[in-house]
Amino acid sequence: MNSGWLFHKGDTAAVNNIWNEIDLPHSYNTQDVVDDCPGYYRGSTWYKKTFFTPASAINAPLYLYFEGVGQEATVYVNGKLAGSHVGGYTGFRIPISKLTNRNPGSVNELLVNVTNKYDENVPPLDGDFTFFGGIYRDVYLVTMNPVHFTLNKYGGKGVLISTPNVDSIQAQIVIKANIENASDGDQQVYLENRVVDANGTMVASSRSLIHLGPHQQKHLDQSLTTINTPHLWSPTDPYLYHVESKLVLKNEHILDELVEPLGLRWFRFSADDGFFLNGKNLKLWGTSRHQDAKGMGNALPDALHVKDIRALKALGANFLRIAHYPQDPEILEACDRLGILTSVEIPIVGKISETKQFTTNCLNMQREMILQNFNHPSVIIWGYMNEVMLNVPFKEKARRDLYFGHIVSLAKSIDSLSRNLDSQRYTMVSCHGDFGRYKSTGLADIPQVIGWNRYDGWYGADINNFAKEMDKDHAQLANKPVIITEFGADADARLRSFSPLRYDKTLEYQTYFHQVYHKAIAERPYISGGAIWILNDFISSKRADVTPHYNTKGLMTINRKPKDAYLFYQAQFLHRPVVNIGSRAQILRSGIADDSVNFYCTQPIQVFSNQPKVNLIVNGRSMGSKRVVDGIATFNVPFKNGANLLEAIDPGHASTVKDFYRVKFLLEPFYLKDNRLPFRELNVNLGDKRYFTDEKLGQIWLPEKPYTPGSWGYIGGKPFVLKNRSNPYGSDIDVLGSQYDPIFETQRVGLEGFRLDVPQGEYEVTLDFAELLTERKRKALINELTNGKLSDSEKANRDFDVWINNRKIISHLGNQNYLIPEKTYITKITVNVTDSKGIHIEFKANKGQAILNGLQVRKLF
Ligand code: GCB
Ligand code: CA
Repeated sequence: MNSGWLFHKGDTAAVNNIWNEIDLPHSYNTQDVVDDCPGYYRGSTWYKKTFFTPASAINAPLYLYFEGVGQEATVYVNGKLAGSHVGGYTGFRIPISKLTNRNPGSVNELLVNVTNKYDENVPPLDGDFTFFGGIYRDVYLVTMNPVHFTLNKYGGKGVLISTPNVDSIQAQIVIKANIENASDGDQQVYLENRVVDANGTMVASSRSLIHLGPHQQKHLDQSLTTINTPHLWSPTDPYLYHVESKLVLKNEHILDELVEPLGLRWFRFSADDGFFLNGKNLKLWGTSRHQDAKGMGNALPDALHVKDIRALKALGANFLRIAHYPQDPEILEACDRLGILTSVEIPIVGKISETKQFTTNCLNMQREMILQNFNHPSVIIWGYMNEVMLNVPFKEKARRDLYFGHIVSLAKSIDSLSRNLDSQRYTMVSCHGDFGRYKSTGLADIPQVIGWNRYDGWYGADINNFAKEMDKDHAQLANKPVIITEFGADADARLRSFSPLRYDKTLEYQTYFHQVYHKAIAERPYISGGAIWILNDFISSKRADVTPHYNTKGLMTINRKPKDAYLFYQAQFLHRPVVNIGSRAQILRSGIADDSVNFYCTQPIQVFSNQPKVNLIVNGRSMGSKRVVDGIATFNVPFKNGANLLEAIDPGHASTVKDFYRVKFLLEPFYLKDNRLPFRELNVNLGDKRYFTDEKLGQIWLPEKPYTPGSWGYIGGKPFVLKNRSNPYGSDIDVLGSQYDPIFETQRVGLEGFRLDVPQGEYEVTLDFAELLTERKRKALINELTNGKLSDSEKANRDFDVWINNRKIISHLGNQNYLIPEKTYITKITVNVTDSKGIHIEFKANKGQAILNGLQVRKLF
């Protein structure tokens, strides 16, 4: 029922509302989550649609099946309440038989109130992601025969398949079926289960006769005949059988039929030796994933879900942590098919409510998650909490302890529910780095597997702490199997640096971070695996910094373009020989010629490989071979102006294992008056060490440098550095309205000038400014400088003039006029250079210090 809906954002469903024509899947926060107005719509909306029932369904039980609605739904049919559902990430069915007009051709009206408002009883309460609203997954109208597999209120399908005993010799399958007779008469039916292999051959079966009284429900366990020498399911060979469950009349007429995937495998976690699948040790390597995409909110078409799982498979991963909530049914179907082991979890993120209702909702969600996804062979873990002791809402010790006690008892209830519903999977809780808190409260003891989310070398200063802390924690919790459920670093795919630093958001630092973590996890047998945070960049509305409203720890961008780290991991995870040129996805580069004679710019290029050595050929010339160290070989590549072609080769498989990188290089001459390459344009990011690529405009912004005669650069000043912040330089504010946050967030402070020794001609000069000190920080700084004696005129602390070639072009630029924190000030002027002195920009401070964030110079003629 995805087509022909009407949508209204607001509290009431009045006829004279503005109703928009929409199709499902639909999210009503596609834009407001990423604009620079704080927050996004979290409130009531209405969806409406007319529907007709099939002529064959005059007496049939009817249901509406919603795969997922964010976050609470109330369903009305023909003006009457049909049912409701709480929680945005699990499916639900609403029986509507009694409310629907079945006469052929009769119109029925379906009305759904949907809200994503904050509700203290509905997890998630918190989190670094976006609580989109909408009917964002598929909706179905389901008609049944009166005798059918029960569609219970937890959204299960009425048939649970378990594999209590599987080994390489034989497999035992047990089917638990719930059957319902919705008719007024007695019924006799056969329950028939058949296991069919991939060739269509039946390999196991069972059949039993069932008597059902009027409106009776029955529960049945059926053990199937043994399957001998089963074809096992694994990531390298995701062989699927399927189970056909049928309710059949004596005359073989089929009343209900369900076909579910069946993968035969067994597994266990060991606290000392990690994970075992089918008796063999297997390191779990993979990522987490959120369910959003640019411009779509979380209303993704099924094909995009599948594309993501394919990209995960192409990475060579064998594991997906489906965090922080159950996702579209398509995800687990794809994981079954492609061979990706999974953990699924309910969204208790960051904190809990201590209310009874919150507990009830959590337990319901866990039950729904397990019953709806029970039959997927890819699932090995049911999770239920993420970093739940991170945001403790209380300060006082006794109150905090009480709160921790609530968390522990909630965990105990969910854990035992999970084990009761499914004795074959493991339970898991993911914790943030504060080991002591999880240990001392006892939370760490409850789940069967403990997950650690680690950000040493990102939020935490020292990357080497990761391995040290893991070993220490493991010694203190020696009986608990461990997975690293998160580790990651942000990278804005526009930013590169050849001297990467923690928290600079460059692709290079992200790669380095993962190189260190990959090695540490690989070297530790007790660590069952690692789930990288995260597969794709995702929308986190409240985030600021270089890419406001996005979390950019993805191995791919929000548009699914692979970053260097994706290519690094591919070379680690795939079992065949791989060479990947690191910056392959960046089709534009720039840099300054090495010297005035030679006409090329040398830059390091990383090649990722799982082979001992790689060769590199640049524009037809061999650069020789380099040893691969911890997955990376680095070459210094001389790029010429224009098109360059790089070819990386695995010398052991020279004819088959290669990678190519075709890149356009915008060479900047060593001297601006170089006749071989007439000056065209220059973009400089002041206060920055990074290269910023603007693919849309075909421009690169170069990092700043000091002026040298014949060339260009700043005179005086120093880069803006924020004290006590993780950023190595620049600010972390969201520069409002701009898409160029990395340019505006970095700045040179106290500079006296900027010179460019350009040839004669007409130029356009653009100066980019943004005040990075907020009002409060600015005042604090002046207070510090003036010992607290602050006059009114000093409050506006910055005031400077800008001159170009002895002409004053800006007078008294300061906080009293255009330099307002978080806002840009951009000015553009044409400059006619008539002598040999080029362009000389001067900054003359009247008060405080002058600043400059970015500079663009373009030759007009
Ligand atoms: C975490 C959270 C995750 C965040 C991530 C981050 O620990 O579990 O939801 O997105 O860190 O990027 O900060
Ligand atoms: Ca800058």
